[in-house]
Amino acid sequence: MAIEKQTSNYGAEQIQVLEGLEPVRKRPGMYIGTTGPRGLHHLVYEVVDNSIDEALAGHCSHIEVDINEDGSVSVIDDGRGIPTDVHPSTNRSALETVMTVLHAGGKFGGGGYKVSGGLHGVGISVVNALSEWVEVKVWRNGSLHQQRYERGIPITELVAQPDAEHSTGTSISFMPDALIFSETTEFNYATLSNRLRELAYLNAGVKITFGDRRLESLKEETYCYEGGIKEYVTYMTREKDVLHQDIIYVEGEKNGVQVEVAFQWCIDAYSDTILGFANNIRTVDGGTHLEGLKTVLTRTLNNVARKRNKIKENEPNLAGENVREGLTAVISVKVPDPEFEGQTKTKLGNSEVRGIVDSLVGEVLNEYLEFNPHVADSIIEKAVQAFKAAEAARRARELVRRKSVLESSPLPGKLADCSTRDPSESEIFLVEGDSAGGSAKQGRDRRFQAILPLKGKILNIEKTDDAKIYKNNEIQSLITALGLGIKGDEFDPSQLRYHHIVIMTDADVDGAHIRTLLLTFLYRYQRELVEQGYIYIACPPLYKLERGKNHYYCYSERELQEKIAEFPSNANYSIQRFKGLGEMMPQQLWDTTMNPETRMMKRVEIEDAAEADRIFTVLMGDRVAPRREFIETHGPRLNLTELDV
Ligand code: 0RA
Repeated sequence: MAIEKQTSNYGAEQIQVLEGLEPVRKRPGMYIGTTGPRGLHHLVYEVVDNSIDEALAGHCSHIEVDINEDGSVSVIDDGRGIPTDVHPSTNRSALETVMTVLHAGGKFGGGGYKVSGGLHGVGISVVNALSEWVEVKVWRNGSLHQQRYERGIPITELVAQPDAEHSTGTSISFMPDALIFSETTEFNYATLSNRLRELAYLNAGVKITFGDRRLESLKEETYCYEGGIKEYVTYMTREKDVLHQDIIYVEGEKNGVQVEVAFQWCIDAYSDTILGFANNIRTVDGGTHLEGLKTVLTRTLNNVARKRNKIKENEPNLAGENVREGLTAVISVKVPDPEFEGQTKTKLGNSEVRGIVDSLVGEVLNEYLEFNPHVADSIIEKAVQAFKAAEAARRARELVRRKSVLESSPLPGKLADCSTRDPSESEIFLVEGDSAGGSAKQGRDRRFQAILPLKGKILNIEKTDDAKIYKNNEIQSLITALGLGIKGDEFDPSQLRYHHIVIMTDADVDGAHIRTLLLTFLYRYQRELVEQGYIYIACPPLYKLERGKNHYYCYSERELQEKIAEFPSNANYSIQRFKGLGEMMPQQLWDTTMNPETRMMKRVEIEDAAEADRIFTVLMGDRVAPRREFIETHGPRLNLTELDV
């Protein structure tokens, strides 16, 4: 049936709606953080969160998320459907109110357990305000109800038609507004699939289907984990050798706070991976739930170690980081009134959570270790080894420090440094080999751009102890050129010589391998470099397309095809494919890849520490089979969250 547009009939109601959502369009950053790719993806999370809430309330079991052919996104669930009845005082449907009034969602809570918060939970009206259009379908009471909005304004009535076939549910489709998301409106498959998989792990039993219809052939995945975060830990440790078979699992509730923790120790891991979530939101900056977990792990293992005489009376306690070495853990708490702190609102502040986690985990862990003394012993043994290794490393560091190998060593000879001494405007390009190094040195702006050519495949540090790292020439050059301190020492940004550290490798498999090695090194050596956003990846073009006097650089096969499609059908053109940076003229390299005015770069983010850690383990670890499998399935692309700079 036809839905009439009402654009000519611009009544008082519409004006009111516009005014209501106007602040959102005026200052989108206040509601979704940024209008870059991260904010764009938040739109999807916001819509999905509503369906997740419906699932947590026990009314919905399947959520389908689709990127449609035109680049819009649909989120469809089989919940009760957003209420469509008209409120007598406003004369508007509940649906329209939820769509057009800021923070109206909660009023229709209907006893559901609303767990969204932090970055999300701003309400679906924000998505409506920031979309070129939204189409809502609700199946309820034997009817299909539909309404369309444009830039937050309803442009049709809520129209109902009988539909007894379909059971209840909600479908929300939206097209992000290019006027708001001026940088890009293109959704990234990996970013969305990672978050949706994560949501499926965090909400055991909820089935999430994710499809991408932008491609010629539909790409579709389904995530559903009956085991919840327990399965998440299994997934994260599946490439590692575990210290004990069972995953230790704690679930409980106290004063309205729900706590779920799953963890397992692995043998060959030297760092820990602990993922914290509060109300389904990744708490990158930690908070009281993680503090509670760390405290109880340290205390419990020290108690057990003393009881079992693994630490003698005159010996000091194991430190927290000793106990956590090799630990993979997921902690998910649901707090009725979450306080999110910090600039990015990713740190849980509720102080009552600390003690609740401590007591719930303490009880279960004590009992588990009592019933599994051999597991207790192997965890303690590993922690004692970590303690001793830390002591040895500390002595080695002292030695290095005294000799001042790093602090006073001269800058490496092959570094072509920039002339400015202001790190905030300095950039260093890490390039592979002398030929690319040559082009880059000639192409750069030497005032603020430095070039460091690195030979061959730099050392694989996953398998190497600290003493060897300092002896490796390529790594020494890297450490001294960047101005890094000693591995794992507290990060001192004031010593950093460049605030843009750009990995610039060829767009082929070898280039990808070297990029991964460099990223692994930086990630393991000084994680803060990645966390604080100093690491970038250069994006050299893959093709040069020439037609007559004009030329275009294309950064993907798709871009190339799109450009060609713009030409008239009988046009003559030529395509040059760049096999490596060395093939580019210095001027070309400057124009396409190095010039801050015109280049494209990706900032590396540890958006998903679990995935990064897994990739690094697969690519760098001792086990060959998973590595081969990974390289074969993912080819030269590393799964990184993209942020164009
Ligand atoms: C509040 C009440 C009811 C449904 C919902 C919210 C609801 C909202 C969304 C958003 C996306 N999917 C959703 N599904 C359900 C219904 C209360 C009732 O039927 O009694």
